[in-house]
Amino acid sequence: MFEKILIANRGEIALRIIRTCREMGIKTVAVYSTADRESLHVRFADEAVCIGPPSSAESYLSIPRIMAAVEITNADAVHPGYGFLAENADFAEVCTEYGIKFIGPTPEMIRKMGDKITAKDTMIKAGVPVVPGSDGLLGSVEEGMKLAEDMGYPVMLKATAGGGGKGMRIVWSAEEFEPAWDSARQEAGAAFGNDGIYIEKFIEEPRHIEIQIAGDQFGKVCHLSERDCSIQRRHQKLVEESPSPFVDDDLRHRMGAAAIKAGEAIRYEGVGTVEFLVDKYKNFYFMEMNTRIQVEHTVTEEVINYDLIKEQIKIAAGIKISGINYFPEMHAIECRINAEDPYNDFRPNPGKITSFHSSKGHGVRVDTHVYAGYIVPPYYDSMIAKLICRAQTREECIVKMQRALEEFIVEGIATTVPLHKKLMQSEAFKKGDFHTGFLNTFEY
Ligand code: MV4
Repeated sequence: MFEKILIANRGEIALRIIRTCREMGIKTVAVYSTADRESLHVRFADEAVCIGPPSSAESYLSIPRIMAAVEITNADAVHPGYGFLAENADFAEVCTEYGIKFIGPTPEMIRKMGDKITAKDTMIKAGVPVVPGSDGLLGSVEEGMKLAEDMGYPVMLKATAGGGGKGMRIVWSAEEFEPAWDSARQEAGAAFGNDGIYIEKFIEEPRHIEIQIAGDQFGKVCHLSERDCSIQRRHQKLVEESPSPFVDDDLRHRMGAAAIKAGEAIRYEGVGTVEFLVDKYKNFYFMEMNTRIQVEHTVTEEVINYDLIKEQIKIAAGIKISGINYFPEMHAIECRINAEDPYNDFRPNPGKITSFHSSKGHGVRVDTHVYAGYIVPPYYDSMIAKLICRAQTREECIVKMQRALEEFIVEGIATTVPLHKKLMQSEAFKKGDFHTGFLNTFEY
């Protein structure tokens, strides 16, 4: 087992990782920018190293600065958390070259899943269902238009280097094709330095349902059931839950089996997520694979009663996984509390939290790095807390969440709490009747 893990991250996930390390008897090193001097991850780690100024590029995204912190503290492993360098294959490679264990998959796996066409092609070969579309990159606008005509509009243009919606366009008719093509290429080229585009049939009103998987160094892959992440805005998730109100036992088994195939196809090592689009007929299609721990891993932890960070560390240390699939025994919902004003176009609202009281009580979990007096810096992600409730049934879980949201007090900055209160009271949400477009028309 590792003796000392350096956590190359900040905020609630850094704390989350420190907690598990302590329980496992592993020493921890926090790294921080000068904007995070007063952060709890700095206080709760065994050691802390300042790695630079507030800007992410000169701190949490700087591979040389993080490797310097590894070197001076003698850490034998690095946990990247999510965001920042978590899916940076070069970082994983540098760690390996230095003889430091990167807690996550190999650089090859990260690279393969980071390129969307390669990922999709890998899944086709593995027998995982994918959205019908072009066989790889489009060579020209004419080729794209011909394919669109053959499969029928609407279609979607996607960037192979993409993710998170960048370089993505819906095309409803032949007239719109060329302008959409031009702007998608332009946007992808500017954002990723790669303007490769492919085309897919547009799936209308899909749900975003993802399967958590775990794979060990011995080639064994298992699944830990699904999370429904359809409640999102501009590709930022706001609410996640497990199990999905849309998924029955049969679909869960089929999606689980497909996710295992996906993991086995690349001999996946670590915990990961296979994202699917699910249409109204319950057809599901591979979308992307995330090769990191995700923000919403907590809902899975709650329903299967399992520490996913511990599992990640054990896998990285070469310990075998149990090899069985896990199915939800409870219901869990997570509301992301962001320092954003939902009544002002979700404008980020950094600043001083003058008073803070987090919800408590049976079935309530709050993962957060903030406290009364904490100043939310303007430089990073605006998430300040994750409020997770669990109960025997979905109905009870929603009621518990309503109660927990009433108790959740943040003063000094605007947050997404009022929006969550409205959502938890909405009839459509209560019925489980929503898709990825839900928030576009939700009135609150
Ligand atoms: C799609 C789609 C419909 N049809 N692909 C959005 C993020 C990117 N990774 C893939 N995305 C989508 N791909 C086809 N063929 C709809 C989306 C999509 C979406 C997916 C998941 C969650 C929220 C979304 C919001 C808008 C569009």
